[in-house]
Amino acid sequence: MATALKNLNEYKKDTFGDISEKHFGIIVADWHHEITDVLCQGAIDTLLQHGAKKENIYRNTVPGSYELTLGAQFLAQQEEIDAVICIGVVIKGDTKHDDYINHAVAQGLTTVSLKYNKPVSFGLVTTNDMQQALDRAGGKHGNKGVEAAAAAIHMLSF
Ligand code: RBF
Repeated sequence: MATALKNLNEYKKDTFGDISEKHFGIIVADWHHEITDVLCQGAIDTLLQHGAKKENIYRNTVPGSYELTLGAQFLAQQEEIDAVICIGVVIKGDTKHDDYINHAVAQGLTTVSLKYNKPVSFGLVTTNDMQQALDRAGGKHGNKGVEAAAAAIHMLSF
Protein backbone atom coordinates (compact mmCIF):
# COMPACT_ATOMS: atom_id res chain seq x y z
CA MET A 1 0.00 0.00 0.00
CA ALA A 2 1.36 3.36 -1.01
CA THR A 3 0.67 5.22 2.24
CA ALA A 4 2.18 2.42 4.31
CA LEU A 5 5.49 3.13 2.60
CA LYS A 6 5.35 6.84 3.15
CA ASN A 7 5.95 8.99 6.17
CA LEU A 8 2.88 11.19 5.84
CA ASN A 9 4.53 14.05 7.70
CA GLU A 10 7.20 14.46 5.05
CA TYR A 11 6.17 17.14 2.63
CA LYS A 12 7.91 19.61 0.35
CA LYS A 13 8.26 22.75 2.42
CA ASP A 14 10.01 24.58 -0.45
CA THR A 15 6.62 24.90 -2.14
CA PHE A 16 5.31 27.05 0.72
CA GLY A 17 4.86 30.80 0.49
CA ASP A 18 4.41 33.34 3.27
CA ILE A 19 1.23 32.52 5.22
CA SER A 20 1.65 35.06 8.01
CA GLU A 21 -1.34 37.08 6.76
CA LYS A 22 -3.47 34.13 5.66
CA HIS A 23 -6.68 33.10 7.40
CA PHE A 24 -7.52 29.44 7.86
CA GLY A 25 -10.81 27.76 8.67
CA ILE A 26 -10.66 24.30 10.19
CA ILE A 27 -13.75 22.09 10.34
CA VAL A 28 -13.52 19.13 12.66
CA ALA A 29 -16.05 16.30 12.91
CA ASP A 30 -17.02 15.40 16.49
CA TRP A 31 -17.58 11.75 15.56
CA HIS A 32 -14.52 9.81 16.86
CA HIS A 33 -13.44 13.07 18.48
CA GLU A 34 -10.62 11.37 20.41
CA ILE A 35 -8.96 10.91 17.03
CA THR A 36 -10.15 14.02 15.20
CA ASP A 37 -8.84 16.19 18.07
CA VAL A 38 -5.34 14.79 17.49
CA LEU A 39 -5.63 15.34 13.74
CA CYS A 40 -6.84 18.89 14.31
CA GLN A 41 -3.96 19.64 16.66
CA GLY A 42 -1.56 18.34 14.02
CA ALA A 43 -3.10 20.73 11.49
CA ILE A 44 -2.95 23.72 13.85
CA ASP A 45 0.66 22.99 14.86
CA THR A 46 1.64 22.80 11.19
CA LEU A 47 0.01 26.13 10.35
CA LEU A 48 1.70 27.83 13.32
CA GLN A 49 5.03 26.20 12.54
CA HIS A 50 4.94 27.68 9.05
CA GLY A 51 4.08 31.20 10.15
CA ALA A 52 0.30 31.45 10.48
CA LYS A 53 -0.95 33.59 13.36
CA LYS A 54 -2.97 31.87 16.07
CA GLU A 55 -5.71 34.52 15.83
CA ASN A 56 -6.07 33.79 12.09
CA ILE A 57 -7.00 30.14 12.62
CA TYR A 58 -10.71 29.48 13.14
CA ARG A 59 -11.70 26.05 14.43
CA ASN A 60 -15.31 24.90 14.07
CA THR A 61 -16.92 21.56 14.77
CA VAL A 62 -19.65 19.62 12.98
CA PRO A 63 -21.46 16.50 14.28
CA GLY A 64 -20.02 13.98 11.83
CA SER A 65 -17.96 13.79 8.68
CA TYR A 66 -21.02 13.98 6.48
CA GLU A 67 -21.49 17.57 7.70
CA LEU A 68 -17.95 18.60 6.74
CA THR A 69 -19.15 19.76 3.34
CA LEU A 70 -21.66 22.28 4.63
CA GLY A 71 -19.23 23.40 7.30
CA ALA A 72 -16.60 23.94 4.62
CA GLN A 73 -19.06 25.92 2.53
CA PHE A 74 -19.95 28.21 5.46
CA LEU A 75 -16.28 29.04 5.88
CA ALA A 76 -15.23 29.13 2.24
CA GLN A 77 -17.91 31.68 1.41
CA GLN A 78 -16.41 34.11 3.93
CA GLU A 79 -14.15 36.50 2.06
CA GLU A 80 -11.45 36.70 4.73
CA ILE A 81 -10.91 32.93 4.78
CA ASP A 82 -8.10 31.90 2.43
CA ALA A 83 -8.19 28.12 2.90
CA VAL A 84 -10.30 25.49 4.63
CA ILE A 85 -9.03 22.30 6.25
CA CYS A 86 -11.52 19.51 6.90
CA ILE A 87 -10.87 16.82 9.48
CA GLY A 88 -12.86 13.63 10.06
CA VAL A 89 -12.55 9.91 10.69
CA VAL A 90 -14.85 7.36 9.07
CA ILE A 91 -14.41 3.75 10.13
CA LYS A 92 -15.95 0.82 8.28
CA GLY A 93 -18.72 -1.01 10.09
CA ASP A 94 -21.30 -3.69 9.34
CA THR A 95 -23.08 -1.49 6.84
CA LYS A 96 -22.03 0.57 3.84
CA HIS A 97 -22.36 3.90 5.65
CA ASP A 98 -18.65 4.59 5.17
CA ASP A 99 -18.94 4.39 1.38
CA TYR A 100 -21.80 6.84 1.27
CA ILE A 101 -20.22 9.29 3.69
CA ASN A 102 -16.75 9.15 2.12
CA HIS A 103 -17.98 9.66 -1.42
CA ALA A 104 -20.32 12.46 -0.40
CA VAL A 105 -17.54 14.26 1.46
CA ALA A 106 -14.98 13.83 -1.32
CA GLN A 107 -17.45 15.08 -3.92
CA GLY A 108 -18.78 17.83 -1.67
CA LEU A 109 -15.41 19.26 -0.72
CA THR A 110 -14.28 19.28 -4.34
CA THR A 111 -17.42 21.18 -5.27
CA VAL A 112 -16.90 23.75 -2.50
CA SER A 113 -13.26 24.21 -3.43
CA LEU A 114 -14.05 24.82 -7.09
CA LYS A 115 -17.09 27.00 -6.37
CA TYR A 116 -15.15 29.38 -4.12
CA ASN A 117 -11.80 28.94 -5.84
CA LYS A 118 -10.10 28.25 -2.53
CA PRO A 119 -8.09 25.33 -1.19
CA VAL A 120 -10.29 22.92 0.76
CA SER A 121 -8.17 20.12 2.22
CA PHE A 122 -9.44 16.57 2.51
CA GLY A 123 -8.29 15.51 5.97
CA LEU A 124 -10.72 12.62 6.09
CA VAL A 125 -9.18 9.43 7.45
CA THR A 126 -11.13 6.50 6.00
CA THR A 127 -10.14 3.18 7.53
CA ASN A 128 -11.17 -0.43 8.04
CA ASP A 129 -10.76 -0.28 11.81
CA MET A 130 -9.88 1.87 14.78
CA GLN A 131 -6.21 0.82 14.83
CA GLN A 132 -5.69 2.04 11.27
CA ALA A 133 -7.19 5.37 12.29
CA LEU A 134 -4.93 5.65 15.35
CA ASP A 135 -1.92 4.81 13.16
CA ARG A 136 -2.75 7.90 11.08
CA ALA A 137 -3.36 10.24 14.00
CA GLY A 138 0.08 10.51 15.52
CA GLY A 139 0.88 6.80 15.16
CA LYS A 140 3.14 4.85 12.85
CA HIS A 141 1.77 6.47 9.72
CA GLY A 142 2.13 10.03 10.93
CA ASN A 143 -0.67 12.53 11.37
CA LYS A 144 -3.09 13.13 8.50
CA GLY A 145 -4.00 16.51 9.98
CA VAL A 146 -0.44 17.66 9.38
CA GLU A 147 -0.72 16.55 5.78
CA ALA A 148 -4.05 18.30 5.26
CA ALA A 149 -2.63 21.58 6.59
CA ALA A 150 0.48 21.20 4.44
CA ALA A 151 -1.68 20.68 1.35
CA ALA A 152 -3.63 23.87 2.10
CA ILE A 153 -0.41 25.87 2.56
CA HIS A 154 1.02 24.45 -0.66
CA MET A 155 -2.12 25.35 -2.63
CA LEU A 156 -2.04 28.92 -1.29
CA SER A 157 1.31 29.43 -3.00
CA PHE A 158 -0.30 29.25 -6.46
N1 RBF B 1 -19.49 10.13 11.08
C1 RBF B 1 -18.14 10.09 11.11
O1 RBF B 1 -17.50 11.14 11.09
N2 RBF B 1 -17.48 8.88 11.20
C2 RBF B 1 -18.12 7.69 11.22
O2 RBF B 1 -17.44 6.66 11.30
C3 RBF B 1 -19.53 7.70 11.16
N3 RBF B 1 -20.22 6.54 11.16
C4 RBF B 1 -21.58 6.56 11.01
C5 RBF B 1 -22.28 5.36 10.90
C6 RBF B 1 -23.65 5.38 10.69
C7 RBF B 1 -24.38 4.08 10.56
C8 RBF B 1 -24.33 6.63 10.61
C9 RBF B 1 -25.83 6.68 10.36
C10 RBF B 1 -23.64 7.80 10.73
C11 RBF B 1 -22.27 7.80 10.94
N4 RBF B 1 -21.56 8.99 11.04
C12 RBF B 1 -20.20 8.97 11.09
C13 RBF B 1 -22.25 10.30 11.19
C14 RBF B 1 -22.50 11.04 9.87
O3 RBF B 1 -21.28 11.59 9.40
C15 RBF B 1 -23.50 12.19 10.12
O4 RBF B 1 -23.02 13.05 11.12
C16 RBF B 1 -24.88 11.70 10.55
O5 RBF B 1 -25.34 10.71 9.66
C17 RBF B 1 -25.89 12.84 10.61
O6 RBF B 1 -26.04 13.46 9.37
